[in-house]
Amino acid sequence: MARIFMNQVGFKPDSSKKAVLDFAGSDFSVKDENGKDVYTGKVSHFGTDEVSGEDTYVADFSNFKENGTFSITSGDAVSTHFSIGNNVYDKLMKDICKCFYFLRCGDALTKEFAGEYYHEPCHMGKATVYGEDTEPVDVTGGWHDAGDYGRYSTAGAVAVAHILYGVRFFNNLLDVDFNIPKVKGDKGNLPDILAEVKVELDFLKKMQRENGSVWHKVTTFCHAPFVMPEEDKEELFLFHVSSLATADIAAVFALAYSIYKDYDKAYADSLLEVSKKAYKWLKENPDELLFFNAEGSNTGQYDEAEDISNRFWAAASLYEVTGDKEYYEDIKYQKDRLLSFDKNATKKGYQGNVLTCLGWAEVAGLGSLSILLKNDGDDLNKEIKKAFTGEADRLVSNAKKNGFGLCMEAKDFIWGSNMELLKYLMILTVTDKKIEGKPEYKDAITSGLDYLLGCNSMDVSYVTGNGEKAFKNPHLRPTAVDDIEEPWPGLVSGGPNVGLQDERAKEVPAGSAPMKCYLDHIDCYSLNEITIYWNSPLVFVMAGLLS
Ligand code: G3I
Ligand code: 9MR
Ligand code: ZN
Repeated sequence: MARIFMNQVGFKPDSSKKAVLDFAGSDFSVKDENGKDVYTGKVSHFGTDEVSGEDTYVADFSNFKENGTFSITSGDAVSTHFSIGNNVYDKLMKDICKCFYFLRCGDALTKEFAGEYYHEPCHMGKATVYGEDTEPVDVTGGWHDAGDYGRYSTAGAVAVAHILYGVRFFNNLLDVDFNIPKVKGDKGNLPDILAEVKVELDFLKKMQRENGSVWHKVTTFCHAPFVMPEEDKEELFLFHVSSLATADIAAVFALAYSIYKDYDKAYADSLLEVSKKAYKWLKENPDELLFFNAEGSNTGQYDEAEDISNRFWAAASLYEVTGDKEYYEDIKYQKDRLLSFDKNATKKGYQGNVLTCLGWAEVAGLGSLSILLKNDGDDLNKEIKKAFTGEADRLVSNAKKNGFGLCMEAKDFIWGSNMELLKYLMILTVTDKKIEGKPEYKDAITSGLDYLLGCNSMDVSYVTGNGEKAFKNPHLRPTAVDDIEEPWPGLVSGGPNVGLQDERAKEVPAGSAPMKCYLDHIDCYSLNEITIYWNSPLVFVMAGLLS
């Protein structure tokens, strides 16, 4: 069947606009809601590529700037509807922010704010410190990580970081109102985004031990069956501390201080205290303390090959906030170690320039964002700018290699490939807005967002509730059992993954191109789960796009 793939949400009037055809059309029309042609053009043949496996034709209608709701036709093929206007992303932005509220742990979700997705308080019991004969600890609160009910310190810190760097770079996030319970600050209520992030910060605070170190995670011993969160009553365990978690908490709490100090001084001071206490522990414990699951436990491991990028981030974040030279020396020391670390010595490598990595494991790019914010104009600052422009140029050159204008390569289609994309869009956004603006960076961002919202050969929008053909069956426990037709809106799917690591994923036809290694099935945790840190980079990217 001839198909027209496109962003199913829409475009800002001045952005580039395209649809991608998987057949040899010649002319295309943009039709309004009454079926009237409002723009016509010729498609151009792009050819085949290894990412999509499609022989693609592109219908470019960037010159069409009218506001309204439209669809594209070519021959007998018809696209989904889409909109053009300055407010086309308002709903998406609210939905992706509100998503974190729906993932809250501890607190009940009330009908007032959660509508039909309300539920009772969950995971309220104290957690046993695994392998120790000490008192159980109250670590209630925060956000469920993903489709499972675990709460993991490094994953949480990185999700918070994407959002808070978004606030630092683009303060339009402070104006997004998404109907969550209000929280009082020094001068009135906190902006919603800060009220929501505070939920996770308050939880992460509880993950810090008396000596400053941070537990890597709190989960049941094995993943819960498919039940509502309040029905998951198994014992909770705090698994051992890691230098990874401790460094990430030192970093993100300093960042949080830099924002909350303008809204609630006493609270902000308590955040900086957590950060410095964690950093002190790191300095007193210079050897890495990595993380591996206890024998027999199968909850998320979030294992990393080294803690250097984490220590780099911690030093950079504390330097940005305090200006203290001690941290500056530490940044340079950790950077040199990081650049000389032999990534091939372990199986855990990274794609692209390590100083721009913004993931849950490689976090040096987050430290780089602090260095960019500080903007000292010194050699370090110049080196980071160069790393970002170099990476942005690499991404632009990738984007030219496929008909979708997608800045990814085949090797990026791993578990959570949509996060690989969103991290790339963060790099392009930072480079374009804060280092050197270029139309080709903007186009790569637009094409990346188009891909996420439906311009892909699966013909699916990877954000629930946004787009006519949005995915509907995330690997997400409440959705599996709540008897509600659709999941709540604003969830980002992990997306295509050539690894096909779950049983159901084996149904993907053998030899499928990377972009097609996807199924919208609830069983598919390796293709269609959701996580807080797959949503958070989209919050950053949208903030940049709307700034
Ligand atoms: O780093 C290597 C890279 O060097 C290599 O080229 C590439 C190709 O195989 O793989 C990269 O490793 C990937 C790794 O993530 C780091 O990105 C693995 O393939 C990939 O399988 C692994 O996936 C992780 C998955 O857990 C399995 O460990 C996901 O990123 C991570 O998001 C996911 O996290 C789970 C939690 O454990 C539990 N909660 C749900 C959550 C989402 O599914
Ligand atoms: O639901 C779990 C998901 O969050 C994880 O990403 C995934 C991999 O660790 O595991 C899922 O849980 C499965 C468990 O590992 C094995 N039994 C089936 C569970 C649900 O499909
Ligand atoms: Zn819970």
